[in-house]
Amino acid sequence: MKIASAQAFRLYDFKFDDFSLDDEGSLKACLRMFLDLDLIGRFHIEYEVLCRWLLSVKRNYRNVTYHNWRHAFNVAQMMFAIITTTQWWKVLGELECLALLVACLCHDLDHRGTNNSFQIKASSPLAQLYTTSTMEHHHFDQSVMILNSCGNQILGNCTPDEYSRVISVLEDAILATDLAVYFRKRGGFFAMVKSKQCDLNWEEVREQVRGMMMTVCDIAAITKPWPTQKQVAELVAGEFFEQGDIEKQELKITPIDMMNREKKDKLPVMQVGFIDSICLPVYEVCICLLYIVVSCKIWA
Ligand code: 5BB
Ligand code: ZN
Repeated sequence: MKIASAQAFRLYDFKFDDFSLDDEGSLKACLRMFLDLDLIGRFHIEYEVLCRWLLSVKRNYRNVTYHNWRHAFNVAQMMFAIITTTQWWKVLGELECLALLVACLCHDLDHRGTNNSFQIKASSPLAQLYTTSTMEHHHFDQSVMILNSCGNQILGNCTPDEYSRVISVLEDAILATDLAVYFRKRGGFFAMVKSKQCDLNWEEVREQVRGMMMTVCDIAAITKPWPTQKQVAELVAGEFFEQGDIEKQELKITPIDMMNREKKDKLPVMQVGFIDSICLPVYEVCICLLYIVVSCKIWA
């Protein structure tokens, strides 16, 4: 099977959107990312196993409005664009690149279109299992379940040390996609980066950087040209409203404004708040970090 180049798929493009790709195209683009990062060669991944694993990951996303396979695929493309065009892959090394790419593709597995506070309010079985970062723990569980399924073991030829290290990086990366975690950790992280006291040889620092990269890729729709951004925001709003509908109909509670169709006029103001308070700060710190990496050249 012939897989088009990363260039042909526009995988290096920070303005990328998946609108013109069908599902097969999205899967082939994923294969291209694994090929070009040389993960298949380095970790002796069997090509057929990788194909089956990708199909399994895709199938374990539900047909929800926003948190579906396409979202995961877009997050992975942004990670690929960042680590290739900035040379970040040299800082991260092959193992962390593999873990991060897997994390992007798996980070919202089996999402039901409802958030953590919904799980608590509905006292869903998942909320009883995990009281904090409920969905994110579930996404990680699902990732490990697929990675260990017969015929899907892309880490099957890793050494035991490599395997446990990939799983550990994967867990931290997926749990970091809980925005509550980002809020809890960003104060310390931003201060560290801005004071340039940020030694990338330290594992604690690297973990924080990887977590921030996951956030950056997860919310990257906000960085896209307006037509793309607008379409994605409509999907996000659609999923929020669907949760609000369930809260009204089944839980008999009044949803927060963000999820309430009757308050849809408030959304633009909230979206601007989202950009100012959540998105802009993380992209600013990203630029700071890039300067540090380029100037200290720990990878040169
Ligand atoms: C984000 C954090 N959340 C816990 C409460 C709401 N906020 S928000 O006020 O910053 C906000 C974010 C409000 C409205 C929003 O969208 C309206 C269309 C958004 C927003 N979130 N807008 C976006 O374009 C995107 Br992308 C996102 C990220 C959506 C993923 C949120 C995942 C939460 C799952 C637990
Ligand atoms: Zn996500």
